[in-house]
Amino acid sequence: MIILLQLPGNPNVGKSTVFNSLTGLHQHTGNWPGKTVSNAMGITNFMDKDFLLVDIPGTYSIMSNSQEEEIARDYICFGNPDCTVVVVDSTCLERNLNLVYQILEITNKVVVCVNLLDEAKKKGIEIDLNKLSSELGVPVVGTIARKKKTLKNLMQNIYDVCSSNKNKKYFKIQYGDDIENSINILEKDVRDLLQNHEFNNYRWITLKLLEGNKKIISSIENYLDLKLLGNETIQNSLSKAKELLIKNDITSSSFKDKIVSTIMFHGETIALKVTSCKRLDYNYKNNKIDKILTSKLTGIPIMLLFFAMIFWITITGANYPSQMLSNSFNYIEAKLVYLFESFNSPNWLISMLIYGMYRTLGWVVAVMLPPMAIFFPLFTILEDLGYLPRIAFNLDGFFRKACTSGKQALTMCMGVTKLEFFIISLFVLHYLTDLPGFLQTTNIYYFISCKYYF
Ligand SMILES: Nc1nc2c(ncn2[C@@H]2O[C@H](COP(=O)(O)OP(=O)(O)OP(=O)(O)O)[C@@H](O)[C@H]2O)c(=O)[nH]1
Ligand SMILES: [Mg+2]
Repeated sequence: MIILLQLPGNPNVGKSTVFNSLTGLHQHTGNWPGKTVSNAMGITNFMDKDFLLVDIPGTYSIMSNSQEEEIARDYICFGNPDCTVVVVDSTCLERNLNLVYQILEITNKVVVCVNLLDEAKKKGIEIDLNKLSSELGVPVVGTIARKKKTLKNLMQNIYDVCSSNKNKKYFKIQYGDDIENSINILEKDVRDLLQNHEFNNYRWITLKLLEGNKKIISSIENYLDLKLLGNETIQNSLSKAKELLIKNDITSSSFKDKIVSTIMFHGETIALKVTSCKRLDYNYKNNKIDKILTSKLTGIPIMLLFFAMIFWITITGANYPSQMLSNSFNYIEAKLVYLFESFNSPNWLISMLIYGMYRTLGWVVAVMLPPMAIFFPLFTILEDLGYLPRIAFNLDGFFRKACTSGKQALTMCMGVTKLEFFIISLFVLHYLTDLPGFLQTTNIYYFISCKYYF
């Protein structure tokens, strides 16, 4: 039987790297958030058992309303895995614990994977993993996902959690008397409704009912095949519980705020307890560089300078290899024409195969390959330096005005090379239309290759 594992976590914490290291697959990884956009699946084997891993898009919370987070949320809440492996970034544990707590409230089969331990070490951050494990009540494993051998211990802990038959209690965060009293009113009826149901986390459903988020309630109803709002007993106790909340000055929006702030407070407290920072000078230096790269005064000019440099190197640097490739293709073309003529091939065949297909292919490769081969490695260097998220931050304000987010800037940067290709295409097409009739077939091939490229 195959064991189902999920890999949720904040964006850019190394989920796909863990996934790739374990499955041997090649999910897209990179040093900026939001790369994984759909669930990817892969199989790994450990101690003669097969594990099906699901790499989930990064999400900061499962309480928010954005569409991509809703998809991740539904998978985390209702994917019904044998174990949920929450990947967290050891360099900012406090922020990551927010999601860990939200997941611990839903499921009790959890392993926390504290990744990027090498980065934490560089920054002088030390995490007491045993202490964190006893605070959270679930196994906590430190990893460096790029080094496969560090994942063995992770797999061992996952194996143990999956093999255990113990019915562990769900993690309970205390939200204060005002909220807990309302939970008590509703919880009993939800528990009765869930009797004999496979999903037995009634406290979590009670919280979601009190929160009143219609989308999540309808997801619960659909995925768990339950009738919540249509159930009279639940409706009655829900009204009573809400009345009590209002008596305590808690509206539906302040209810969610209280839940979120309590979880964040827990995260902060535990992170402080288990983390120690030895190199304050590292963070000081880092913060200083960060300030220069992201401040209003210097951030944008530095970014423009970087872009200008990259595009200048790409465009001027590409000319030489382009010319060389073009000469080689021309040379081979002449030889091919000679070969075809020596076989007495008809003119239409030579036009179609050599002046049409071959020449187009040669142009596309000679024009496109060199800029790509220069641009992408340069972009990767910026990515590895961690500059891309700063670009996204700098441009977020502008992109928000166009109803999108700063992260879009990164895909747009890549699009610039496509724009360059489009402009070159226009020149090539303009030149081709001046050619005699039978050579116009080249246009068609060119159009087709452009279409595939875009
Ligand atoms: N130094 C170091 N880098 C790591 C480690 N794990 C992952 N990375 C790098 O961190 C970056 C992000 O990794 P991903 O696996 O793409 O992160 P993700 O969580 O899948 O990101 P999203 O899909 O955007 O949510 C990549 O550049 C990885 O090479 C690690 O343990 N140490
Ligand atoms: Mg990913």
